[in-house]
Amino acid sequence: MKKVTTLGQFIIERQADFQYAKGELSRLLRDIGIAAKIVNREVNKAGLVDILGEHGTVNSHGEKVKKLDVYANEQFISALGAGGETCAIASEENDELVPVTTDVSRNAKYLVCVDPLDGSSNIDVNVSIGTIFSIYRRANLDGALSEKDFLQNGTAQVASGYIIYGSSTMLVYTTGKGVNGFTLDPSIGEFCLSHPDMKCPGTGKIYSINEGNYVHFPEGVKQYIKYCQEEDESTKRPYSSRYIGSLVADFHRNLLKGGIFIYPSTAKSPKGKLRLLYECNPLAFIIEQAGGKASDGKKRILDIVPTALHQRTPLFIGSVEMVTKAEELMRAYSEQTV
Ligand code: P6P
Repeated sequence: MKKVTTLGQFIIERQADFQYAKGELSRLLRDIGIAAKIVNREVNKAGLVDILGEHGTVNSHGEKVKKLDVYANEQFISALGAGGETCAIASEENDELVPVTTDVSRNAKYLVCVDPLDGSSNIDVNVSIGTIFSIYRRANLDGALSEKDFLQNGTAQVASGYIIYGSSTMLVYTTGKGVNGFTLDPSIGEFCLSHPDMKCPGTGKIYSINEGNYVHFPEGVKQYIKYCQEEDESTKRPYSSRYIGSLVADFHRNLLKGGIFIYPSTAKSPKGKLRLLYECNPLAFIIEQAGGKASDGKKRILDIVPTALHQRTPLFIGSVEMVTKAEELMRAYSEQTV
């Protein structure tokens, strides 16, 4: 019988990698895994909501049906609070930071940034969606907790990862010692190691960008799209355009197959659309650990000094050779206006 390594077993086996106290990360990732299983259960029946009742109404069991992203947010906040390792949460769903005030969390040292259900608008059309998380340790354990505790560079992340609720549900994470992927086995209710030591191919044939915004793209992005579409056998161009409007799904495919995802500045989002703390930083940590690259078109994402919980940034992320090429064109055409 093939050896099955559950997420819990793997974390314990790899505790030596963790630079802080042994049990802390295990419990933190366990808490995230628990919330992910609960959210997965609800996401999987989302299509039935119309039968069980519209969002915001009462279903056939008399339970109030919540919008799934609100539900997911509540599950992650509740699981992290019950776990006792988290002192505060920055969530896409909450304007302000969410202090964790449960008794068990009195001495907690960790901060969690989370996008509880990214791409939730895709649920109604059965497209894969995801949760993205990023874990920091409080730099200053004295003094009152404040937003400033969260404004650490991405290089200070203790761990980061995502859950993709797709044809199967996977949890992918890093603690700075490589990237490992776990697939949920519903028959035993465990995330099992399925993708050990994940690596992003140095190059690829997929580019992911919403070309509907083309007219507002920086000239360097327009030139990169043109480069992707040119015929050139030696570099296997033209590449294929793949964009499903769900960041975790587009990222996960490009991580496995090689490719580049770009969400640049646009007229509607002059600083980009995606959020630094709970979308770009965690995925940048993952991609670098898998041998890929992530920048805002010019600067390494992990080196950006955050100034606000929900700040946005342009994002160029994926295979190192593809991101480097896009950055070259951004530099070459940086003076040209849109
Ligand atoms: P657009 C979903 O709303 C999301 O935040 C990401 O998951 C996705 O990559 C992006 O926005 C899609 O944005 O403007 O192309 O629809």
